[in-house]
Amino acid sequence: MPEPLRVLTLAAEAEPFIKVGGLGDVAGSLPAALRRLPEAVDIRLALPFYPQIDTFPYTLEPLLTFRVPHEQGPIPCEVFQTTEKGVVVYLLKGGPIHASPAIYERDDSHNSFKFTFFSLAALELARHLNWQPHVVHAHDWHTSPAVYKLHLTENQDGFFDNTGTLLTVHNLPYLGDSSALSDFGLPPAEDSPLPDWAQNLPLPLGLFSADKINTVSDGYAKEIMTPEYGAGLDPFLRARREDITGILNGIDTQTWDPEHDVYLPLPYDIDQIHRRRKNKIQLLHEVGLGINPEIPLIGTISRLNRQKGVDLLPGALRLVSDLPWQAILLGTGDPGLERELQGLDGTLPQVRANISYDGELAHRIYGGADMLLIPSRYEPCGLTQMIAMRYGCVPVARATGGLRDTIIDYHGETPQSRPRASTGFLFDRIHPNALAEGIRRALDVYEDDRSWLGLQQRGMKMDFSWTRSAEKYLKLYQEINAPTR
Ligand code: NHF
Repeated sequence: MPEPLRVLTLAAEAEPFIKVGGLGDVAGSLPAALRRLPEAVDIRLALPFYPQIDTFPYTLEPLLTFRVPHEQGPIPCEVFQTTEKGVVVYLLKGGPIHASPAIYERDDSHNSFKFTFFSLAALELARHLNWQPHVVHAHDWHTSPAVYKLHLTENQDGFFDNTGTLLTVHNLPYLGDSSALSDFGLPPAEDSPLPDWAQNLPLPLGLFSADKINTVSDGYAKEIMTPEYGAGLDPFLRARREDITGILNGIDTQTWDPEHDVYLPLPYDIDQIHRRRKNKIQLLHEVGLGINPEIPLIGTISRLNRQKGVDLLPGALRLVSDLPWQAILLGTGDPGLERELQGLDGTLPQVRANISYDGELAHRIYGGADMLLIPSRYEPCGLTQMIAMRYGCVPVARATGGLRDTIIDYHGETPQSRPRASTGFLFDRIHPNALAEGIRRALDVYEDDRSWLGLQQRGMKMDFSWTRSAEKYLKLYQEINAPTR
């Protein structure tokens, strides 16, 4: 039997240990999905052992201690091991990690110190275990220093001679902070094709060094090579075009399963979509809106920031306020946007803004609302539209990145729009008028029960499971490893 492919994946967050956003979903689900494939993949996950991780549910084994070289003297790192969903997980503790008051701190230099230490410690760990990875798979800027380190020591470090690298970009504009790099022995890449301003930033250094780069949808992979979405790196990325691909994220189809969802008053499957009506009534009751299930119920579930285009909501909702609908808005984020959404409660009586991070209410919105608004300025993949479709909640979204790749527009603005295959509504411009037009189109189709049911059913039939994505990652790992195997 051939030996299994060995992959060390590093991330700043991964569920169920610690999750702040979509990165945590992906870094938690993907290794487990790879383990479930028939091909043997020995994928192991390294995570910072933040004080915020609740260790209660896990059996943690102290594994080993070593030191990570640093200008002001080596920093000890202590490693604990556990297994989650068949995946070996290493939790790395030391220096800046256990003092961390938040996963992502306000002070960028703390983040830089913490994540550079973690990235290099994960490589040291492999060496101390004498476990030679075929691929090191890093995510975003936080773990890019590991990719750069492997590039710097290429052909000088026998241990990693057969190790290739993959960098997954979940969110390009977060380039990272450089302040800790040189003290950990990582100089600027002055002879690289990176623009001068980027030669000392973690994500660009990772993009320069990685054997392969991928983003979390095909659409976003193409977008990052354009001036509009390229964060200033688009010429550099265009030059690396051959090495850049897109692999759409999956969703956790066990957590997000309307048929077995314990948070729903009445679970349902594709043959019982009528049961959503009861969920809708309960939801209206729960959030204190008028109980009129005939009126379409609009939902949003989002971090409240500019990327997510949440600032377009107030204007758009006012523009359609002459039509019958009700809305429930859920999320937390920028204080200014939180205030603005909360202000809508007073001026538009058909709106309830729930400014909180309420995971259970999110399930009930997916299971009870008729449509979900997703007006993102850019969206590398987006998870909410896939969850919404699985629940028969029809997305109304901006045609960008992963949203454009996963939603088939009813008709109208986008060239690929096809009513008979459609699963939602897409709009192009970043403007309240465009969002309002998208809502109007959805409200219009809602009037026609058969068309609406078709939209719901087609969405519920889509396959957004992790298996397909995991197969694509495996192929990419094999490609990275091919020259050396
Ligand atoms: O789904 C996980 C997530 C994406 O679109 C999302 C985003 C950040 O903005 O890949 O990362």
